[in-house]
Amino acid sequence: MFDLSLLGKAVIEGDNEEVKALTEQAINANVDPLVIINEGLIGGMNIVGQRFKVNDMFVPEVLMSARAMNSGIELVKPLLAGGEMTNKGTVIIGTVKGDLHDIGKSLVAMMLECSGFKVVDLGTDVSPEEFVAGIKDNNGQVVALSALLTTTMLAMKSTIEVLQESGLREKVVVMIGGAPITQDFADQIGADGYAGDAAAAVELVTKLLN
Ligand code: B12
Repeated sequence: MFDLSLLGKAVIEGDNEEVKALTEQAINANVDPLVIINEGLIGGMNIVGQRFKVNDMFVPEVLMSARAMNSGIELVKPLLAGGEMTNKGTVIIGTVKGDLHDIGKSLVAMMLECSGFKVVDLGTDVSPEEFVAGIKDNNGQVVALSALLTTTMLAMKSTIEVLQESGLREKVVVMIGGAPITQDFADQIGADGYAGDAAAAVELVTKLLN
């Protein structure tokens, strides 16, 4: 039995090489790729988030952990994307204007991609106008907005307003997420749904499109 807590620990320590080695071991031990990601890699990153919050870890360490987590994810990704790749829908995803956090958004993007959606990732600090252009250029059916700051949550509202002004609101499903986001907030700003993590995001978008 592979001990996933070791992988989490290596993420917390920001030990790139150890994360790669342990991820390889987990893959060789036939651990489900999604379990490696959710319980091992993201599990570790969640603890990093909690420790950062109480000033027990600092920015450079957080970034090293994120880098280590990504190294592991890169190894697991090909296994997830290996299945048949039908396009279940096109999702335009990005972190809203003013916000540079991209770890959670990228995880959501990756999980959607691995579940058969086409994902266009616009990156971070994405203006409402860039979301509009992204939807038009790629014929997007879903817009996924991420925000990690209480201040940038408001940019989700303005993005939805600009979608409305552009006549696109009725044509796309809007889902939102990020640590400070709640279902209440989603209801308040007129989003179609909220999900608390990457796996729930896949369930949500599947439900919203059906
Ligand atoms: C890493 C981090 C950073 C890194 C970001 C690096 C990067 N490339 O992303 C750096 C160091 C750059 C950073 C900067 C800042 N940060 Co910061 N950061 C964090 C930290 C520790 C972890 C965030 C993270 O990656 N979590 C791990 C991922 C996996 O989780 P997640 O993002 O929540 O995503 C999951 C879900 O939320 C959901 N999800 C996310 N997006 C979406 C989208 C959709 C559509 C859906 C459905 C779901 C979904 O699924 C994801 C996967 O499960 C958090 C603390 C925390 N506990 O969240 C603070 C935190 C978010 N940061 C904070 C702050 C204040 C800042 C700064 C302002 C600090 C400063 N003074 O400079 C700057 C802001 C820069 C900017 N303009 O954006 C505060 C925000 C406080 C607030 N309430 O607004 C937090 C909460 C820390 C704290 N407690 O003080 N930060």
